[in-house]
Amino acid sequence: MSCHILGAGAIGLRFADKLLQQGVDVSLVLRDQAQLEAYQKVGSRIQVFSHSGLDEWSVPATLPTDADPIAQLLVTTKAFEAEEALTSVAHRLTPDSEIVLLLNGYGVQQRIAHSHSQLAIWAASTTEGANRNQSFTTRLAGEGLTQIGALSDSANGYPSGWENLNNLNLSSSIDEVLWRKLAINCCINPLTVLFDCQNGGLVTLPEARELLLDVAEEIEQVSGYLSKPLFEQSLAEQALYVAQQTGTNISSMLQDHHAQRRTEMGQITQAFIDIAKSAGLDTPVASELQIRLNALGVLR
Ligand code: KPL
Repeated sequence: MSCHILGAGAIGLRFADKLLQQGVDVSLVLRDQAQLEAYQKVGSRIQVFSHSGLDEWSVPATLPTDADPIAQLLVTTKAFEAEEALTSVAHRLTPDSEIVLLLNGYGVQQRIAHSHSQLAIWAASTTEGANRNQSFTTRLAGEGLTQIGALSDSANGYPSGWENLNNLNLSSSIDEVLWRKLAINCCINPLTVLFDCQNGGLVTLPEARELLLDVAEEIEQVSGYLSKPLFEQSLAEQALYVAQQTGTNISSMLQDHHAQRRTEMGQITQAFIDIAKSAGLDTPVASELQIRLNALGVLR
């Protein structure tokens, strides 16, 4: 089996490593000529550091404009780049191509599944922690669990070659998994930007913790109305637990904001607000949060 990976960030490289360990032929699809040249400069190899040492692999790379067909595509771009990235390789997909979307946020996955309904499409959500310290190098922050599930009728079981991946579970309700992840990200990511703190700051800073509780309560209410199940304990408890467990992490949104990059605000908080709105529900807490982040110049 061969897998092309679109999105050579920390998680993309982490999954390249996992797939290579299972004997899958992995190729990167790099954004443009400049990124390809940067990759060639580091010897066309990826490095993954973990507690058990360094995995180093020579991995071929192509550009989206190349012609060779793609049997399996793993998309690990930022959520707001995914649709365009997929379009850029559309001419390389065949009716048998498999697509795995490992993206943050909620809504993009379903839109892609809708517009490519003839293909086998899966969505995945992971709690793996990985940080990119240089291009094409990633450092594992912790082992996590990945859940994967079908988004289209022709996606049966696992994608080819994924059956034996470590810490991977097949979910029969991936939509619920994605919604739960959205709920957690809505409670944590924008608040870390607002208070400019590590995830753990949301547990220890009284003002941040109070806002987290308000956001969580609003999401609980909307989820209840939409009949979208959350967790056994309250969302506030679960979000505080995740913030504590990942206490020294800088959330992905805060990393993007610090680097003055576009953030996933639109696919996280705005996605939540839009879904609630389309059901006729107001979201005063999330909307106010959005206004405060806009005022800070957070890009989305
Ligand atoms: O998913 C995350 C992110 O940073 O995007 C959390 C759960 C907040 C961990 O940092």
